[in-house]
Amino acid sequence: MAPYTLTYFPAKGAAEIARLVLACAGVEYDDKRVTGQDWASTEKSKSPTGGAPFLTTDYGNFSQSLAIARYLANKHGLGGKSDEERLKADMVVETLKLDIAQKFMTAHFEKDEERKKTMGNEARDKAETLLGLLNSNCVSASGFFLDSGISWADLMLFNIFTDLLPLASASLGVTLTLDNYPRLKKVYDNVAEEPKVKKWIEIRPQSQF
Ligand SMILES: N[C@@H](CCC(=O)N[C@@H](CS)C(=O)NCC(=O)O)C(=O)O
Repeated sequence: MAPYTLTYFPAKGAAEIARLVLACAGVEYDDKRVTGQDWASTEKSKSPTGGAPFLTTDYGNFSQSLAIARYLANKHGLGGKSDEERLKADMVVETLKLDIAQKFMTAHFEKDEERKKTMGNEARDKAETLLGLLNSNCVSASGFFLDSGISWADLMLFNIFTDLLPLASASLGVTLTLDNYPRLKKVYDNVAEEPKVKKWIEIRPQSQF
């Protein structure tokens, strides 16, 4: 039996970072994709905080996408090799996910068109500043964020620029690329060339989100 079950919708969404970690680490798991109906009738009540994704382990069910991805990364060699590397990985992940991607997603879901445009522009400006800082201050000579090599922070950069931002950017009419951030672009390309990640991108179920 696979050691983990990851329960989410038939989508990349908030679960894809955990799937990328598991793929990159070469860990078997049950990638359980449930309908909205199954979620409401049986699955939601299994999530400790009522949200998807949740991870089932021998110790029970655990929710919150970042906590799940961090746990899996630390457990399977993608969290950093020291406390300081783990701190750096968390710092980069929070910047990418909470300060950049989340702002785009909030703007993407805004109903008021005028407000949505303003929020999209603000998200882009903030993202450009933060990407500049990550590019200058946070990439190691290893070609990844950490000196020790690939970690879940690199996978988060890849996830955001492959899966999350293209969707939000299209709906907001703003473009955000890594073209002006050569060190980040190198990290992205190095992740894309990682054989196990490459394989996952080829075989993963197709979905718009
Ligand atoms: N902060 C949580 C958010 C969880 C969340 O709101 N997930 C959405 C899907 S992306 C969900 O569960 N929607 C269905 C529901 O709330 O019942 C995380 O990152 O896991």
